[in-house]
Amino acid sequence: MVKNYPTVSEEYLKAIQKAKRKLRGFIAEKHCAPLMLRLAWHSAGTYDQSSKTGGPFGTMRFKAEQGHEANNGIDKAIALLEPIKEQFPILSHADFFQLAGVVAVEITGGPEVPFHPGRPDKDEPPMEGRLPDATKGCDHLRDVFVKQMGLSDQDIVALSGGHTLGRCHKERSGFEGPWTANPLIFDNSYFKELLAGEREGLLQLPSDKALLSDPVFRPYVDKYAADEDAFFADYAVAHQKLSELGYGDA
Ligand code: TBV
Repeated sequence: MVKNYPTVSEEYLKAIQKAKRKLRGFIAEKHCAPLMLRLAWHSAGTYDQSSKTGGPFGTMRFKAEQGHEANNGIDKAIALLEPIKEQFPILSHADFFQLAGVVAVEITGGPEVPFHPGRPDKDEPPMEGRLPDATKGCDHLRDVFVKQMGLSDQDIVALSGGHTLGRCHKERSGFEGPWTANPLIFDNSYFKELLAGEREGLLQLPSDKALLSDPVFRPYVDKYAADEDAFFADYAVAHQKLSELGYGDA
């Protein structure tokens, strides 16, 4: 899709660059890259293309949205970021949350995801129930990612590779454990582990395993496990699309 981004001031651009440097140091020091990627994803993944509501427009700053069932633990991400955000009053929360997601991928060794500043903050949180349910399979993933958000099958598999970072927490999702042996390194090990099958200490959710049995998803899993460069290239495209849902639409 051709995007038409707003023009931002020189002062705004400078603040983005400075905030990006601050976030690099902060996220590295706190080991919170996984939580920041989850924040960026949960902020954007509420977008509904038919009603043009939800999406990466800073509404996660509201307690109401942090209280949605899928967002358990997201309040911790907001609490970590807010003191830094306060140093950059000119920036929208919308840009700040997405910048944190891009920086999280970058500093853990992942691809550079292009970032276009200028997202406005909206005042209406999306309705509850827009994010996918980890206990369901491929039809559900397509309902949410393709029908609701307007992304593709390839994007679903590439973005699932984001689980190369982080872990599940029993008190947040009910699941427990990391997907890979190095949850602070962004690489293609999520796909390698998925193909290897469950092993002790590592986790595979129903929605992860569903990728193996689907005839369209499976070839991407095989490709990304064998070719990290191909994963990084497709991941960067999918993450950028996710981070710009409903934004800059011409
Ligand atoms: C956390 C799974 C990036 N993802 C995460 C948890 C769960 C899921 C654990 C929360 C917790 O207990 O702390 C249960 N969430 C899902 C699944 C679905 C879902 C399977 C839908 C079927 N995930 C993701 C995308 C991206 C992520 C698009 C980013 C690009 N998610 C993510 C990270 C972490 C979680 C990095 O959704 C770790 C956070 C594609 C941490 O360590 O704190 C899988 C997909 O909605 C659907």
